[in-house]
Amino acid sequence: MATYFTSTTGNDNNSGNQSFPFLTIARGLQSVVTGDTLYIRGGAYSEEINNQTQVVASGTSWSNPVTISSFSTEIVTLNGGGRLNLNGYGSTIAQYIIFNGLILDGQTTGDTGVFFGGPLVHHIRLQNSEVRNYFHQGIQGYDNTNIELINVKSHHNGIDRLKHGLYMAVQNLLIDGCEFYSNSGYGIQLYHQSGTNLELNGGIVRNTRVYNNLGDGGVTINNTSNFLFCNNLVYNNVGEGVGVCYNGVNSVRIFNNTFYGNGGNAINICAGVPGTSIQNNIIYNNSGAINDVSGLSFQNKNLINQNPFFVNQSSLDFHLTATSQAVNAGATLIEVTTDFDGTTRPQGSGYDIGAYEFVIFIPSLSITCDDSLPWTLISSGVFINNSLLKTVNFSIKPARWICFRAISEVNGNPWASCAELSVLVNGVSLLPKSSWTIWCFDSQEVGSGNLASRCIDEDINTFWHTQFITGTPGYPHNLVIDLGRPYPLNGFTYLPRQDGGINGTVARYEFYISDYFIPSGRVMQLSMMQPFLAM
Ligand SMILES: [Ca+2]
Ligand SMILES: [Ca+2]
Repeated sequence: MATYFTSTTGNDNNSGNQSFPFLTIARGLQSVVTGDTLYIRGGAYSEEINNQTQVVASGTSWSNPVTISSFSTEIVTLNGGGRLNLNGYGSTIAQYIIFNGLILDGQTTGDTGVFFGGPLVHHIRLQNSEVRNYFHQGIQGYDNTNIELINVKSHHNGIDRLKHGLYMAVQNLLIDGCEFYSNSGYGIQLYHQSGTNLELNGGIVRNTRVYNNLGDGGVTINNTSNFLFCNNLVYNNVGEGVGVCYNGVNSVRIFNNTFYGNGGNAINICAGVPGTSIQNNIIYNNSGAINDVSGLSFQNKNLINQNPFFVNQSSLDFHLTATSQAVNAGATLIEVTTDFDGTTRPQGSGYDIGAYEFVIFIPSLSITCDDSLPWTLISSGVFINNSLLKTVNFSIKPARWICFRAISEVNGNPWASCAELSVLVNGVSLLPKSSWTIWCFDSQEVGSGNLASRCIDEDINTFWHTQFITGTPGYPHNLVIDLGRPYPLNGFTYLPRQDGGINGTVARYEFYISDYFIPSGRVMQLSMMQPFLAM
């Protein structure tokens, strides 16, 4: 169970430990045996991982795997056409290998980004990774079993309609929490022309976004007798949403998906395909709805071409609002136990239709870093996922202390970050902030200089980030600020980090105020009280 390191500042004659890392991934792979981990430090590597030209060690089980991973949250890119190739058509076995946190960038010249081929390649997990800008297919795999793609983005791959974000025929395929977008063909093509007819049996695609693909559609499902496609968001593809057509395909379950803005039919079922079950789907604003040429599908509790009252369809937020007729209107489907966000189904009196379950959000009144102030919740909501300034207005509230409470991150990661937090007086940002103090916070990353104070230093290029190097405390994250004296606040602004990174960008937030000054009976640590005792 050894751990090795590779770094762009390393040396292949080193021992490969954290202090003396290797220079190349290739050298790291030479040392790794069953049970070992190779950490790749941040940076760009003009290399590939290829079991036809290198020895890539295998594990023996998911609890004794080989792991090849970026280190912490560092960004690792294999560029220059570098790819991940595990070919098991010959005699080379590849099993129980975890690839984590890798960006594979074809830079428009690479052939196929990821290839898993042949029956000797199985139990491979690719996670938290990105495959982009390949000339041919993004991710490809045939004739193998138990491939898992978890939180993988595959985008801008291919040069024509036969090149796809993913092109696979794999038994027990799991695609969970992924994104396939802006590929030249399908986002997801599940098909094998020369393989066995039912090669894809037992597969699942769930909690996945498929959008803006330029070919014949978002998804096509073939070669399978038992496939589950659930909790997915399929939108704005040039062609169809999902097609079910070829090579003996039958008994596909299309459950609890949201189809929006696709240029063809949301769902196409070809002639002779038996046993398709289409339930609990929202189908809205596509060129067509369900086109079942077979006439054999079972259709139940779909909300078709009726306004589902999304939270904000123009910004592609397909969460439901309280008045949506999709709420509690679905069938109970035992295969679908959670929603796109991981929320347990059902909430309320029954299953909702679409990829999201409507949740009545009850904010917690506990402030982790200071539970003792009499806080008042003023505002809560979900910010749009981009780096633009967010402004929240409310009626005038006098307050001296504010608490910005982050509840979730845009990608579901445990961190929070903030370039600048400001409050509004008469709708204008209160400046300067020189009299403000960070009163308390639950986490900051000292190692990278992303202190809590960076959130109020009037510099948009600096930002607060919660701990990520030696630990990753989870949500909620609290930032309590003393404005120095009470002001008649009528809003606040949140500016996400402006460096192009997205980690920690806040999605759901709560904003609290307190206008009390050390009420009786309050228990505070002396260090926290010091600024006030001095007044
Ligand atoms: Ca419900
Ligand atoms: Ca700042």
